[in-house]
Amino acid sequence: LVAAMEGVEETYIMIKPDGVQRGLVGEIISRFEKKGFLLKGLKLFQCPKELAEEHYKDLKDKSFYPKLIDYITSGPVVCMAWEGVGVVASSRKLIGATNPLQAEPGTIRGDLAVQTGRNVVHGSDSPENGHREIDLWFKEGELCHWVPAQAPWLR
Ligand code: RTP
Repeated sequence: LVAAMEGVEETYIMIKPDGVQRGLVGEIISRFEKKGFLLKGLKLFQCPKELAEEHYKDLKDKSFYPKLIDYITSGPVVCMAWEGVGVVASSRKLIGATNPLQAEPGTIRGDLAVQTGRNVVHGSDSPENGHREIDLWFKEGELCHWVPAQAPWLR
């Protein structure tokens, strides 16, 4: 079973409202799919203020926090749970630096964004936060624990 393999983690990836508004949903999902990670949960969702505040509670003393809450709740987001070996750190690499102007070309933010406050995507920063955020954004019935029917040498 994939879930029993050593080093398998899960991460919460979210396409922020600017990514949805700009029509980047397919492009962004595609990068995680092509990398070879396993999609366990996916939904379009209008985030209530209370959930945004819980998700970003560690940032509540930052000057940009009120703007961040307004941004995340400004329109629908795409919530995703992805599974794989090393998926947490690898996803952060695929996403690129928080400031898109410092993100390397080839990363999602490096290719698709300009402003830190409009950086199109979120990814959990640790396996612990991956679990915490998937629990926060998904109900258990919304997740699929599945094994792809593919030749094992593909992953
Ligand atoms: P994320 O959680 O979205 O993956 O982002 P991150 O770890 O790369 O960055 P973090 O420091 O946790 O900040 C979370 C989000 O807050 C917004 N932000 N705005 N100076 C600013 O205006 C500022 N700094 C951060 C960004 O949307 C960032 O992704």
